[in-house]
Amino acid sequence: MGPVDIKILDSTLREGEQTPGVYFDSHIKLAIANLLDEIGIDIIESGHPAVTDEIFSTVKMLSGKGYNATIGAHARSVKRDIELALECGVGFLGIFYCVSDERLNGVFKKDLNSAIEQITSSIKFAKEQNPGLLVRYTPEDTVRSSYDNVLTAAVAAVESGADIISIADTTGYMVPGTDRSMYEYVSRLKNDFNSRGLNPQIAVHCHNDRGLALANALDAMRAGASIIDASVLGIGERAGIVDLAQLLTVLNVDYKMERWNLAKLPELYELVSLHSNIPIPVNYPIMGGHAFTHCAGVHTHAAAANPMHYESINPELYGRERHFSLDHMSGVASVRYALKKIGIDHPEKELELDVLKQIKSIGQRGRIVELSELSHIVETTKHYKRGLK
Ligand code: HCA
Ligand code: CU
Repeated sequence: MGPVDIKILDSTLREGEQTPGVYFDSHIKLAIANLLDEIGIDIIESGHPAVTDEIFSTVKMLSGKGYNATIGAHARSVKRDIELALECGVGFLGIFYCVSDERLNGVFKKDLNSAIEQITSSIKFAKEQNPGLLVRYTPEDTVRSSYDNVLTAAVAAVESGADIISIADTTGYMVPGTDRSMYEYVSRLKNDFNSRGLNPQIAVHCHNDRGLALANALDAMRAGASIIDASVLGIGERAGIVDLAQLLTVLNVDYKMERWNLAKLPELYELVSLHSNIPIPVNYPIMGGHAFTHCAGVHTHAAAANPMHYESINPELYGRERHFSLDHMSGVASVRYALKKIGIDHPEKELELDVLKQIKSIGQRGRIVELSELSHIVETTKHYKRGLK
């Protein structure tokens, strides 16, 4: 089955705040949500209102903004959490509760039936208060829990009014192409729902402990999951979850789903990076400083003729530019490209070579030559040539 109408749930403000040391002030949450809405994110999971008064009032503020995005809240399967979320006026409520025997027996001292009773009465309560509310039920650590428990709880949740069942790979355990594949899991669950005449939307929440979050999310999508969770920079518990920019890129470039505005991503990433104190690694896909920078002479030579020789994604999608790194790996093509950028269009061959020599020698000392240095290098090179030592 091919992907249908995919919705993106961004959880930077909820899962992202479960990153050690990360907290976004209310006005920063507002700025982040504004950008997420401009990008066209479908659901913004904005926090867990029961955690603090400030989170409660921020979720409430965002719910009242009139965004195109649906504002969501997270809640444990307890009445008080749900009441607080409803008071905020959210359009989406995510209720989670584990169903694994080990957790139920060891932590909650409950059996499956009483857990299901708690889950279904929470869902019914939420739906009674607001019939238009989108309700998602997530069996926490879905994929490592007994499948029978998950199915029984999820069927009961849907019969009680849940619109969405989320499959959480809470520990980043799944591996595509093995007997722990999201494709198989989603296919099986969808089949089991269908055979009962039920058809909830399936969401996936993939953690990145093995670096496979995006691959697993795409695997789930291939089997018919229609809501995918992500966060800016993939931030979240431990190694985090699916990275938003990477997910949107694959959907746009490879699945031709072009309704999201990718050009806003750099501003969003800078904002989140700044306020989470998490620097963006230079080699990070899409948003890293070097994501569109070519280095080796062979590459720059070919890329100068046609960038697609060494790029499979166009930086202009994000309002970004490609760069040619000026260092020990540079060749004449990089120098010519860079000189053109600073307005020197048809340099003499000799100048090119002299400048290249200088760039290579700086590069060998472990430093990249910035474009802003180039005109000074040109001037000093000419100066030496004229013998004006
Ligand atoms: C957690 C919960 C969760 C929940 C996802 C959801 C997870 O912090 O452990 O409610 O859909 O990864 O299972 O983020
Ligand atoms: Cu999570």
